[in-house]
Amino acid sequence: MKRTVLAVVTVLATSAALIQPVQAGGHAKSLRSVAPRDLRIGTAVAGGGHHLDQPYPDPFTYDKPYRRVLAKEFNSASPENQMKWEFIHPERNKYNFGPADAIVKFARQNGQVVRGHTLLWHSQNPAWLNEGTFTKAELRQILKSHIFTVVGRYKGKIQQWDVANEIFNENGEYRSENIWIRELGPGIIADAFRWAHQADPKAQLFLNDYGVEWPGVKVDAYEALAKQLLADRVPLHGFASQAHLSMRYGAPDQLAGVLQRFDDLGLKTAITELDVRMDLPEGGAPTAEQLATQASYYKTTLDACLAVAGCNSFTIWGFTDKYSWVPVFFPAEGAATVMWDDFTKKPAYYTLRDTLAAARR
Ligand code: 9MR
Repeated sequence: MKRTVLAVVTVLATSAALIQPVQAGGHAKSLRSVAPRDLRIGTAVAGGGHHLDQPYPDPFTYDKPYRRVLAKEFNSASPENQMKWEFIHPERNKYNFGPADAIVKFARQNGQVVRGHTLLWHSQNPAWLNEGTFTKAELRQILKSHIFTVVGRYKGKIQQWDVANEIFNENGEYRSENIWIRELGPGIIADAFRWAHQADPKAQLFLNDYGVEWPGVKVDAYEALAKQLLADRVPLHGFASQAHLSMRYGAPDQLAGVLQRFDDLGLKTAITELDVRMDLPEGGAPTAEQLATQASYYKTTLDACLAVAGCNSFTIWGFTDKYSWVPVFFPAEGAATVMWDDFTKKPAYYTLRDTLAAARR
């Protein structure tokens, strides 16, 4: 990534660092404040999904310390669940915009862009859609109308949309669970991008998936699809790696190469859902060594983005363990985010901040 040299800022930042202790609470430097200017630093905004089964109220709307950290540290926000079909379109003729509106408003008030998530996915679709009986023409119209309604509502307020999410399985085949692709064929993907582009011509439109952090058939499938869409002049603008990492599987040391393949096609790239889970020792507290390894995975992922010219967005999937999806889905694992439950920072946080600051100079 081409980084501007800002000598004056660097001098000021350095002298400020000398007079401020690193853990100076409200005065400590934030991730967003030290990051290169052409790179957005984002987080998922907790609410909906697994949170609905937890013994706490909606994190985003109720937790004030959470909101303070969210505003301070990040300049990009991704609704974790609040723009997904089952949440925003719970009945065929009813939309539920309130929670998403609140996030978009908060983001604007705090100088943050928003990543819209998501429009065409196999998961978290409402029962009326999954269980309904529709002709192909009706189904196509349902998707088109949803995209025009949701993307249109936030026109001009969304930096990037995850238009198609997790469309390939581990063998690089279209997922049979995806209602749209199964019923309407893969051509519906191009339609979804075209409709989203018509509804908001300035939004950057992305393919987004996990399991694409290393080269392999899944990445090959995305590369082939991206080439085809571009050849067909479909408004595809980016490819994103979610980067849900586990310390069981090693650091993503080939990620820069993967992102570069899409950069070479003229696409933007992004990291959209980074977290690094680990097996928790008995008692639940990670060891210092585990935390150091976790920090190194976070850094490797950030370094990959920094190494690729068009990687313009780096998002972690929540910033506090308090609200992480990980222990709910992987009972033996956890501690996957960069802050503890009380928002104190782990080594991974400081590693990200140091790496961002070094890249800005
Ligand atoms: O973090 C989300 C969690 O609250 C939901 O319960 C879960 C349901 O599938 O989805 C989680 O977010 C997923 C994201 O939307 C797409 N990539 C994988 C994420 C983690 O499962």
